Amino acid sequence: MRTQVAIVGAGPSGLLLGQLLFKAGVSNVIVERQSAAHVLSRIRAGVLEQVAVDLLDECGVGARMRREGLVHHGIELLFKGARHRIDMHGLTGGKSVTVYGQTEVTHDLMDARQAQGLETVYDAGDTVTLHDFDGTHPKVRYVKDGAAHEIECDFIAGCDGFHGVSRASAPAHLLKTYEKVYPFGWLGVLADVPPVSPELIYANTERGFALCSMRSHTRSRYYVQVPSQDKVESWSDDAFWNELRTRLDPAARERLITGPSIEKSIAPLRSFVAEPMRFGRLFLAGDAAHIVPPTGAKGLNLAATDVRYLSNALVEHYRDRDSHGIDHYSEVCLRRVWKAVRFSWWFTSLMHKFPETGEFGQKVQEAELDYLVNSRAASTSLAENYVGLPL
Ligand code: RFL
Ligand code: PHB
Repeated sequence: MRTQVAIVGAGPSGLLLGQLLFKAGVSNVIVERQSAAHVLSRIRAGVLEQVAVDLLDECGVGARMRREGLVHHGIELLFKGARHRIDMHGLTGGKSVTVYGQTEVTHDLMDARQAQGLETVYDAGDTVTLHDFDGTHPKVRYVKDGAAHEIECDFIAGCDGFHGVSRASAPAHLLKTYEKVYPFGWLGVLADVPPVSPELIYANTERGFALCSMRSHTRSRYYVQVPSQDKVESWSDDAFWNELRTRLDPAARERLITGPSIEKSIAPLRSFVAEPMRFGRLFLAGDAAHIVPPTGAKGLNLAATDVRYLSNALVEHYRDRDSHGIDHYSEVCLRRVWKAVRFSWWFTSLMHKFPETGEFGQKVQEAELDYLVNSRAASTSLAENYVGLPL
């Protein structure tokens, strides 16, 4: 098989890239380890920045998001038992975020890809290998149903997430990684109950962080900080709801409606960056190149902006025979990536309980939060990072 761009991974990065390239007339094939149903079963991000919303519109898959997505103009910070609203819209000159689940984004992109008859190879398992990307004729090989296949291409896009094969295929001596692992994770529950509040609540409490989010007016997504060693099996639904309740303010506690979980999982928290993001004709995009803790809701949005830069670069290459975008892809992405890494690390540090810092750490966090909600300058800094820095 021959294509212009072989894409490894059918998560949001790979699917979005495939769609943008297709719109620009650049042929592409996606190879995915899992089944489509498995990809859709992963409950992840919920908050889209305006750049991600615009990208989905631009590639013609924004209709359902426009209908069903919830536009949010603010978030609430809860500390010392009281909630304080950050008016993101007012502080950023009219910007907002859209609450629309990653599962729905993926669904819309998969539907569009299928309707357009574009090739996606699912269920390739761990057989995918990358070859010759240091030259001009890269190849992606995989085994499906016992038969070996090869895709000849001009470029490979590594969109295969943190545990994928693409970053692992980069020459070790050219790759530098930066990592911070946090000593806790997020236990998340999805349930068909109305959200406790119309906007997201980020809570700093003496028992640890909590987040009240949602997917719709009838479906909620809640998280509580748990130690890294905790196992999801040891958390019953009742135990989860009780823990969440203790981390809310009295009014929210009163309003909280609980119900059976549809999904329950623990996500570890990590900051990670791989540099560079290009090795010859292999590009890394999204979680394959970087991970941020979910506190700032930046992971999916960073994936979307990498893909924006990458599709522009590839289209310039084919249309204008201009390699500027390709040559500067890594540098341009990493500038934005490190700002999101910085913001997500800061917001994580401010909102979570760090066992080693004790009561002193808690007091310092509360003082910073007090400053943050009462200083227009500090609130504006939070708001402009949360809605997303300009491209
Ligand atoms: P993905 O989604 O991991 O997709 C990669 C795909 O590649 C496949 N793959 C392979 N395919 C072929 N061969 C191989 N060897 C392969 N190895 C892997 C995988 O099966 C998969 O289908 O990466 P991508 O596309 O870069 O997308 C990144 C986002 O998924 C991620 O950044 C976000 O989910 C992070 N995130 C959030 N981001 C936000 O912007 N806003 C949020 O509100 C938000 N909340 C979250 C989050 C992540 C979370 N978890 C579980 C880590 C909340 C949570 C709890
Ligand atoms: C979510 O709804 O899953 C979500 C929202 C905001 C975050 C992280 C996750 O910061």
